[in-house]
Amino acid sequence: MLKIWGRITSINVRKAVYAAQELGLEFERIDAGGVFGVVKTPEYIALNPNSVVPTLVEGDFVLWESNVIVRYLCAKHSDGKLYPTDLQARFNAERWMDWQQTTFGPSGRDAFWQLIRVPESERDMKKVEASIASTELLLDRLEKHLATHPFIAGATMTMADIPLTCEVHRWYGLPIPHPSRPSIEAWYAKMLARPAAKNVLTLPLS
Ligand SMILES: N[C@@H](CCC(=O)N[C@@H](CS)C(=O)NCC(=O)O)C(=O)O
Repeated sequence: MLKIWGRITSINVRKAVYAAQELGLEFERIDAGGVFGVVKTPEYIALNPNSVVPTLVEGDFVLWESNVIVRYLCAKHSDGKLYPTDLQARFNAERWMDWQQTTFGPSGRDAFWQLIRVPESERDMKKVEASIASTELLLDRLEKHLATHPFIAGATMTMADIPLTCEVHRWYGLPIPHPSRPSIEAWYAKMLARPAAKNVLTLPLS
């Protein structure tokens, strides 16, 4: 059976699990990383030399990098739908996935880390403020995009919606003001309402 290594408290594991659930796949998720440890063991490093989660194991085939796992699962099980067949449509989705991984994720990380993982007495609020300021600009960009696109890569859901939904879930879970952005909120509500979100995006941040 398909195995996904990684604790569900990780945004990157949530992407893989959301994708597997969206595709209706049978899989086993094995806790690893954070308080569960495991990732520094020689056995795990043999699977994922980066010592991070998630890692996908399908028989002899091993894959790491969360967005690549999402791409692989969607290509294998939803070619032409979640993984667009048309090259331009596919790369339109691809660029938003990279935007999540290289732009939105790094921008929001400090606010998440300081407010959720660092004890209050040790927080660096300057980092939080900088993270909020940069992420607000990105959210404005996403809001503008979603005002004219029902889903991230167009009229229907694709693989690109998965990492972005997990990123927005992490952001909206932060105890900070969230200025109204109706298009993001409408899209996010659609993604949260999908059965695949259960036990992934229905969980609070920790
Ligand atoms: N680029 C990697 C990043 C993976 C990553 O940094 N995972 C974090 C959790 S979100 C991790 O494993 N941290 C160490 C740990 O949990 O022990 C991916 O997208 O899969």
